[in-house]
Amino acid sequence: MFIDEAKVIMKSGAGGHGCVSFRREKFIPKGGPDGGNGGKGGDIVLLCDRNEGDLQAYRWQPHRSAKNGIPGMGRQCAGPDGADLILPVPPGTQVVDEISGRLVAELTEHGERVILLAGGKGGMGNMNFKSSVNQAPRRTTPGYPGESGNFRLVLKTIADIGLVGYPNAGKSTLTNLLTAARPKMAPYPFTTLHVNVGVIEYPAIHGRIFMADIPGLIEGAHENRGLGHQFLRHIERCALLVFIIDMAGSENRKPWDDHRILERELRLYSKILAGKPRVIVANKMDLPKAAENLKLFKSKVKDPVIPISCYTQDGLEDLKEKLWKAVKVSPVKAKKLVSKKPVAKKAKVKKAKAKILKPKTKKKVLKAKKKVSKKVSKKSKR
Ligand SMILES: Nc1nc2c(ncn2[C@@H]2O[C@H](COP(=O)(O)OP(=O)(O)OP(=O)(O)O)[C@@H](O)[C@H]2O)c(=O)[nH]1
Ligand SMILES: [Mg+2]
Repeated sequence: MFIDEAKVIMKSGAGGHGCVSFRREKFIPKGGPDGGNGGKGGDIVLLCDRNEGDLQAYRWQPHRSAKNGIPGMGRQCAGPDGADLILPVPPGTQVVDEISGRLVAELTEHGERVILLAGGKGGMGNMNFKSSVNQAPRRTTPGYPGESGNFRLVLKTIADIGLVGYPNAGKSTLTNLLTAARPKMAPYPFTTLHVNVGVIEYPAIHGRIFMADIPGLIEGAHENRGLGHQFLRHIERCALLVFIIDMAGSENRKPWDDHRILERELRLYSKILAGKPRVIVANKMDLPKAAENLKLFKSKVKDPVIPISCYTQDGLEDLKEKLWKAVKVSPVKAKKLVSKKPVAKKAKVKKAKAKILKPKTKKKVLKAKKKVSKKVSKKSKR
């Protein structure tokens, strides 16, 4: 089972207490204080590890705590520090505080380490408090308690390309053909139940692109129909979305309706996804109605379309090249959600100002003229 969300309760180690001890040795009377310091508590450390696939380990074992520091000892011996607890998480893991909902940490690169909860400091032994006026102190300080917290670990897969499409559109078939990943493919909807990330290799140019295959989307996914929106978070970080459309309409749906509904579902999920650059891939071009539908589709949808057939493997090389270009060479521009022209605004304001000013100034001039004519007429009467 693929688990991309887990609640965890974590606690770092407490510091060891300081020790009260006096040196007792033959022929050394009044040896003085020699109580050592307590050791530091262990930290809770998150380590980003690309060998981790999901967060399953945390679902089954949500309580994690680091070791406490050992108290100080006599003969000026400090207690050993508690061991840190190092927790490996897959790249793309976010840590959210359960209570405040704040994003606490995000691990994206292999080897990245984050100290989530720091261990408590160790206390001081009585050897630290000796002075000329207090040569036999019994004073120590206790170790500091460790930190604790309830967190939610959320995995958002990191890939360059995210495949979006209706169930049975051929997303997993394409992933199987282009990458070494082997997601299950079958002629029934919702074959894929979790995210599969594959790598498209470009040996000639020593390049690679990560592609994420997610479960199919259907109309009403925002109302939790089908597998809902829950897997869309895995393509939130992708540089490019690839819409796989069944151009043959083999399930008695129209390809342009599929496209419209997919766009709508992405819009309803988030603005980030709605604005992401995208490429449309017309699949199943080997089937009879596909060519006819493609013509109609192109007349209805303005975005560029790449026709392929996973069955005959036609167009796959072309698609691979175009994906490389779109992701690495000249990234496709993000969609504009709001098309407002700021220049037009300025012009409007100027016009409006002019409208307001003109009648006022005209009126003023007319009033002034009237006053002058009245004065002149009064003088002439006198
Ligand atoms: N004729 C034809 N069939 C195809 C083509 N591509 C995929 N299929 C078939 O379509 C069916 C569904 O393919 P999948 O790859 O499982 O579809 P999916 O989009 O991953 O589906 P979900 O995982 O359910 O979302 C399989 O039986 C494939 O053999 C194609 O180009 N031509
Ligand atoms: Mg699939």
